[in-house]
Amino acid sequence: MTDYIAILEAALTDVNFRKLLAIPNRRVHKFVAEAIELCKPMKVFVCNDSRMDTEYIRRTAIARGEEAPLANPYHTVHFDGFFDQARDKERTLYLVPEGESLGEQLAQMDREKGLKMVRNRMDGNMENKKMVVRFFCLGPLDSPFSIPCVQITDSFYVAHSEDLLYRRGYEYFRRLPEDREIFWMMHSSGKLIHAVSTDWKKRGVAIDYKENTVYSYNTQYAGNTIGLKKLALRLAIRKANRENWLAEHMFLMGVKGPGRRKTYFTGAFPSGCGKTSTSMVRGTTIIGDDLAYLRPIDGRIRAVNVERGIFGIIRSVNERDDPVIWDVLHSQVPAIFSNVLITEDSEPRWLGDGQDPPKRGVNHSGQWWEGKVDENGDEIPYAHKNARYTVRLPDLSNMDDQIDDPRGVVVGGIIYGGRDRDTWVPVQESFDWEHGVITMGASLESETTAATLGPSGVRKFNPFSNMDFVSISIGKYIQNHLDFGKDVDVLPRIFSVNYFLTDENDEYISDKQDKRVWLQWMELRSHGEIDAIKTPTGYLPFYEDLKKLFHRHLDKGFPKEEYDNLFSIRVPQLLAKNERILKVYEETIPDAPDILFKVLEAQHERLEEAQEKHGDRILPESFIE
Ligand code: SPV
Ligand code: MN
Repeated sequence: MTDYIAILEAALTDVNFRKLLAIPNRRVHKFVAEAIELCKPMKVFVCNDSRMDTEYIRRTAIARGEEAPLANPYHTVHFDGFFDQARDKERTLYLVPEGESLGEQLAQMDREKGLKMVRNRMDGNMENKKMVVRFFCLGPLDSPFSIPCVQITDSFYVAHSEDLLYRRGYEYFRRLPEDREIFWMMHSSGKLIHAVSTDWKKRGVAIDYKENTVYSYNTQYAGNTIGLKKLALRLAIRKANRENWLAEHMFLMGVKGPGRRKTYFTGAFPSGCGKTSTSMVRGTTIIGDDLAYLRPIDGRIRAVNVERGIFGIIRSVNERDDPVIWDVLHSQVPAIFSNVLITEDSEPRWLGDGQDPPKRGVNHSGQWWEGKVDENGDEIPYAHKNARYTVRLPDLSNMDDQIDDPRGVVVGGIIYGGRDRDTWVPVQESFDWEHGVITMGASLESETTAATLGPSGVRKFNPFSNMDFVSISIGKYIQNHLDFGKDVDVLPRIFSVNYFLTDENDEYISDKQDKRVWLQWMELRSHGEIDAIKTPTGYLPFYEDLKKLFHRHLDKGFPKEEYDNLFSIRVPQLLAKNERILKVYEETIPDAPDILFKVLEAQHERLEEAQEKHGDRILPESFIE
């Protein structure tokens, strides 16, 4: 039997050895020892979450050039390599044991072969580098939602980012029962030149769900490397599948209703489609902007934020539309900027920041000047479209006070939305749980964005906005959503929203601020306090109600023509969408539940009937009985 303690004793200094051994869990010792044997680091640093240790991580990220200080002493900037600017879906693979399959929609490879590839890629990857070992808790501590998580990385940027984004867990690990389920993350940036991963052609993320372990190598971009974010989400979806709860790509926010009422909503939108901006709408409170765990507790659905910070898209963040984030990014609180442009005065600049574009600076391509082109002759924008900021939620003025409630908050409504130019109306409510799960969650389509590598603007099937992270067969995943509704007495209502509807000239027809009204309408609907029009696709708002809400919450008029333009039902587009979705399920998802086809076909018939009666574009009032 391998003597893991002896390996640790030989590789760690006394101080680090003692810090590690203060956690009695033998699987922790084994994981760290095996990582040392594989990656062969020069040194190992165990972080015990003390001020000294976390400050050491931040300072070392700067000392090694993984981050650079900015004019604001609380700020740093990090650059990922030119070709390492987003999640790499193609090279993110599930390692599937022999005889298993996750279905043709998910990228996977044979587990044994995959593990060999991982060993090959990570062997000696930390020679001349220091390995960091950190402990965290996904979800609030000591709660039914908590999942303990170990992160090994040779990137001080990753270790520093996680400090802002997650709940520290060293003390939690010290009291953890020996057999408690743990998620294990091992990352190496690989060979670095100017502090940037150079072997990006050999990068990858390998998810060994059999052992609850994820490996990530030769990459730095947070979406590929921050184990607790999307890497752990894939493991959490499998755990949730075994235990009858849901792990979702969702924000979690509080919407204030009449009087002192607050109603919590979760919302699943694909990356870059408005999750963060929705959870920051004026007059609301935020619990989380990206990841939520949902469990049935005492007859209700309750949810928590997995994280405690935001890794948000900075493009278009400006003083007028995003005052809360703007303030945080201009205060004396920690923030890491990534892939923005840095001026001569060490100030960060990003696309759509509301100022005159800079003429020169430093960005992810190195020195940048106006007109600089890449190797294909394409102009390099001054900052990357997927440039980001990393901040802590407690630094936001709108953080909800229930963020750390170990029981989570009661979910009053669930919202699905995507980048959809021509089908869904700005807001509608499903007929019931099943109808919402199937025609909204399971039917979600969205255009790709800069958050993933590859072309943007391509319409893709993205059920529950979780397609990039689902780690079980899609049919089973949908069935779990359907069944989840059976375990609770009071179900949240399900809504869809669409901020990206366009007119015949391809111009967006709703304003960024309008989402405030849609949220208020959903809040009232979730308490049954406002009527709605029953249409073939769901319940739509009455014009008069929206007009009042626009006046009350945005202090602006809402002409009837605008309502007609936004809420008229686009029948041919909806029929075409329904056909696309049916085709995907028929052709590529053999275990799609039967009820899915029934519900989609019934919707198709309702739309065709309405088309015969009222034509291609139907005003909601045509359905008032
Ligand atoms: C997303 O792309 O959905 C994000 C950022 O939230 S990350 O997954 O970390 O790349
Ligand atoms: Mn996300």
